[in-house]
Amino acid sequence: MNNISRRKFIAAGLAVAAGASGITVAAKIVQHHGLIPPDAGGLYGPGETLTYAAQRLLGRHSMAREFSRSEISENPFANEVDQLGDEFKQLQAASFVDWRVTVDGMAARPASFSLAEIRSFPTSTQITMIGCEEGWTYIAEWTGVPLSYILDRVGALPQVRYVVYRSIQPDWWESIDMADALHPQTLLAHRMNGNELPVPFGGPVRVRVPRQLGYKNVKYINRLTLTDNLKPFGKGLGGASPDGGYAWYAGI
Ligand SMILES: Nc1nc2c(c(=O)[nH]1)N[C@H]1C(S)=C(S)[C@@H](COP(=O)(O)O)O[C@H]1N2
Ligand SMILES: [Mo]
Repeated sequence: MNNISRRKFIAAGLAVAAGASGITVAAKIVQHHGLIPPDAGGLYGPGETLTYAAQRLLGRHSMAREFSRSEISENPFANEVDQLGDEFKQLQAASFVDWRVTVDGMAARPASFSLAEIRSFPTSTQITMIGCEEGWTYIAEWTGVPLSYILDRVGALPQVRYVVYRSIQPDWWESIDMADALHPQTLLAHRMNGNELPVPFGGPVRVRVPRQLGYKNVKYINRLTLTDNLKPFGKGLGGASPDGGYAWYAGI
């Protein structure tokens, strides 16, 4: 069987198993094919595993919906963030000229990019919806560097399975697998609605991963780590939100 028909075959099997015999059988299929998210034992358990597996089987290039200009929200809602510390305030006072995004881990050419460099990289623009698990959403235009470009630039090694991304806010970090890291809509966003990304929305740089819920879209990004194993990070579940009981894979 070629790869595509194999995927279709597993996906069909999954649907049948989920429908006919409940998620236990589907979960076994998923386990057999190595489609288990790293926090599969967490709160969401088999349900989350199913969403993850189904989306992965349907292909990494399914796209989040894009909207037209006229659909951009007039009053986008910036979720409240914890007090930003002195280090952030000093950087902000100097218009973020000293802001850096360090890329380390499994890379042939680890790097530390200044904000000016980040802004000089090729960009992609999308009009997409961001949604918080607490219920609200808004639509905005985001512009940024595709994460795939950064991975290419630093020479991500073939063994890399996850990108861990961290904020200057130490309690905010998450990770995504390569299907999302290499996805064309996954950005290091530095512009919003035609302007520099405002601080309440995560400026100067945030991760925009429109196929996942709000909390995966971490603000104030200053470090990316390429890894094949999430165990050494935090409680080993792949992010601050999973450590706190939310799903690692927050696909929408
Ligand atoms: N650094 C940092 N990133 C963060 C948060 C935060 O408090 N700090 N909140 C998250 C949550 S829970 C959501 S829903 C979105 C909200 O994005 P918005 O402010 O653009 O609506 O940002 C996410 N990224
Ligand atoms: Mo959220």
